[in-house]
Amino acid sequence: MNPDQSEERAGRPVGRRIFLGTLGLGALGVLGAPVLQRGTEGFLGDIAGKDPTGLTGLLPNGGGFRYYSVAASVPHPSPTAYRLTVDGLVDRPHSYTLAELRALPQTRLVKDVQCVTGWRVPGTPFEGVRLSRLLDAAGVHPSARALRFTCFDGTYTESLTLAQARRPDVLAALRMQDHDLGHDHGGPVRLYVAPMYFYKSAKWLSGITVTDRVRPGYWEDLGYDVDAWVGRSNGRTDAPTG
Ligand SMILES: Nc1nc2c(c(=O)[nH]1)N[C@H]1C(S)=C(S)[C@@H](COP(=O)(O)O)O[C@H]1N2
Ligand SMILES: [Mo]
Repeated sequence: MNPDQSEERAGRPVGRRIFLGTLGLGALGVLGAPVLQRGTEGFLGDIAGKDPTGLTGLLPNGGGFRYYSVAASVPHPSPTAYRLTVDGLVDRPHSYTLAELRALPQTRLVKDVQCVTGWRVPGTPFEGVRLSRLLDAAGVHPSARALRFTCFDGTYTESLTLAQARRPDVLAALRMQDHDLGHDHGGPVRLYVAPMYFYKSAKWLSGITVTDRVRPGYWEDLGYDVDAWVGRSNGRTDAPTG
């Protein structure tokens, strides 16, 4: 489906939730809620144009990235409190601490990032643990076909088939641009699916559940393609990310 169409179709019901979440309304401070809805939409209309998957503007030091969150507020777990749980159709479910994830072999990839709304950031290093390693450690059952990803923002979800998740360019990323992932970019751990549109790369990753079928994620329920290959989905023709 053409993403513009799906966004228009989805725009009204989800709009306010998205805007409230993504705009970092703390920054706008004084606006009251009723005013906020109109004021925010006008503001977004001006600066963001057709960028309804999230919201807003360039991050101050984002180097071309835009900040997205569909949740109104996102917790800041301490480095010791953070957990990434792998469960579902596996022999050995496990909740990883950040220290455990850091102790595993890390893979560094440098590819372009492409958002389905059009913006692209060239040559961005991501580093972390291959998902295939976490799956092997968990012992995936023969009946398994897919993964469902959940996030500690409490709202966002994503999915991959098992075959996609086992690709060497799919990571549980701990670092981006050679720094530990900051909160804005989904730290301490986000999914990084290099060959797909950036909506697949769920931020604030907290759960990986192995399932018997693909269950579409947050944006996919609103019309985005589940198989989100850059340049071969969502009615777009972007060059591959590398
Ligand atoms: N948890 C969560 N992950 C998310 C999103 C979101 O709203 N919430 N937005 C997605 C989209 S559409 C994009 S383009 C990227 C944006 O990542 P960034 O905020 O680091 O630029 O995050 C993806 N992952
Ligand atoms: Mo996006």
